Amino acid sequence: MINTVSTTPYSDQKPGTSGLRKKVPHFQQKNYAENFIQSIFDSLEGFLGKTLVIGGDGRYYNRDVIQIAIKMAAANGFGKVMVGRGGILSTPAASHLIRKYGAFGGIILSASHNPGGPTEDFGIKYNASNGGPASEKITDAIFARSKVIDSYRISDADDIDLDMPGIKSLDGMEVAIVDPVEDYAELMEALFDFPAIRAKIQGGFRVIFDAMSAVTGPYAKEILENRLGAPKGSVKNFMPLPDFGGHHPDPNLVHAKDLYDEMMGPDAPDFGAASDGDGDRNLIIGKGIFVTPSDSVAMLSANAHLAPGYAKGLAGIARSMPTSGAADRVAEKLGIGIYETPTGWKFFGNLLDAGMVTICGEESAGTGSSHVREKDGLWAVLLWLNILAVRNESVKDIVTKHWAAFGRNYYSRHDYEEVDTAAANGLVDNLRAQLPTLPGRKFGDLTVQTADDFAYNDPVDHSVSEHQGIRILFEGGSRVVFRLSGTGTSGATLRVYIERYEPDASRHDIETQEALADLILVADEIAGIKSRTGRDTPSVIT
Ligand code: VG1
Ligand code: CO
Repeated sequence: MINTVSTTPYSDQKPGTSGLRKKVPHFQQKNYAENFIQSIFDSLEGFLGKTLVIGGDGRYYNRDVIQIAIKMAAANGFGKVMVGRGGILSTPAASHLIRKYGAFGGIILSASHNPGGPTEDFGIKYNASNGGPASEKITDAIFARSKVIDSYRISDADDIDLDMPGIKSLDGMEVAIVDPVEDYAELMEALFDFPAIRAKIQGGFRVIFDAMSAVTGPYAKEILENRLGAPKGSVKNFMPLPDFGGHHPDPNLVHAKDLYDEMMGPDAPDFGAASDGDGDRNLIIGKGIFVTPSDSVAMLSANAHLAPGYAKGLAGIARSMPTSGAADRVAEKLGIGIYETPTGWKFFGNLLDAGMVTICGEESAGTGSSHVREKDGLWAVLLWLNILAVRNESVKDIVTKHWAAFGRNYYSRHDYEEVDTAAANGLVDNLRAQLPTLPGRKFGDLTVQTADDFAYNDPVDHSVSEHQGIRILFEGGSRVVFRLSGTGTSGATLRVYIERYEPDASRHDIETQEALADLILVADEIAGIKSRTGRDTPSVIT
């Protein structure tokens, strides 16, 4: 039976960079998840009888909200839901299912790289029929609806057994419990030269992958070990755990330190990689060399034609504004378009749908292509492996040759986490106020060329997104970017992005922080980071 339940609205259900993210106890407040899910449905039109994909990264509270979402989908008139077995679907796999089966959309339950557990983070995100995160127009509508919602609809049927594959029925709606890995693994086999990668691995090329006890475990086991023949044990921490084993499932040099240490050690494997909570990020480390995500976007773009799925070349490349300009040089050489978007994958959707770009990337360890409408961690790993199999060179050789050909964009991001919200807002307001006075100012050897508050004009639908980050560009191509995170759940996180271009190959082996030292000092001088936040050093440097 379908019930209509009265509710009272919450005022804080504004989706951020990637959906609504809050602490689990916050989500456990009365009707909190129900209100948000009903607000999603109320903001959509035309889904009666259509299919909704539902899945998540397996974190704490995943199964509870999946049951709620299934029952609400039935009560709101969906004809069918496709749910990953065990409630599991990586973000890129969910995107693929929506596209492959022509679903109306999908609900993805994840807080991505944020920790999980009873007092940690949870999240809900809506993806549209193109498989990509809902546009700002839809997320704005969801937020508006959430502020006035007074009832939601839900079936009172029993819970569905999420672990039993097959087709069931719930209040007249079909519920398909599907294998979370199969369709995705098939897509990867269609894009990449699996026999070549398998032969490389059989020839002794050693690969390790850290799934960080998060969603990519089952995907990486199936693809890397079962289909590509990597020895058992190559995929570490492969069981998705509700609390990610107490770790932070963020594949960066701080949270994937064990992998990093192993890759820098004397007996390092040839290739090391990791992904995040929901499987859309990637970390790539060669024997003795870490590949920055911004460099990875550029290097994958320059070599993508070596993989069967991209043999025809790329239509164009898009990168988020804070991502380094390394990809721009590749696009220039290839004679293809390059687009600079605000942070967050939702801004790539229009460019991909319009066929204007093939590869997209973000400095935050996100890379992906037109095969889905999300960034895709394992995809990036497999494209690297395909390129390595064809070129038959080490990661280090590929990276250093790329720098020699294109120049090196030294790049780092400094995060100041959980800073006082008022202090963080004050810092950004102050920067904004300084913008008109900055051009022409000198800081040591650095002269400011331009400074602005980044605004994006979408070339496809002409929508405008303002206040997407403060950019200070110096003569010679160096720059510093400041913005506040839209995914954190406590206090504010200030992100400072620092970049310097070095064309001279004889200066390509400087330690990154050293290469950026003068810019780091100037960033503090202009923004007053230390004095305003009270922090001497960043919480995380990537
Ligand atoms: C961060 C990253 C951004 C990424 C977003 C979602 O956002 O900077 O590049 O798209 O996370 O990634 P923010 O607003 O905190 O800087 V995920 O893997 O959390 O879905
Ligand atoms: Co993620």
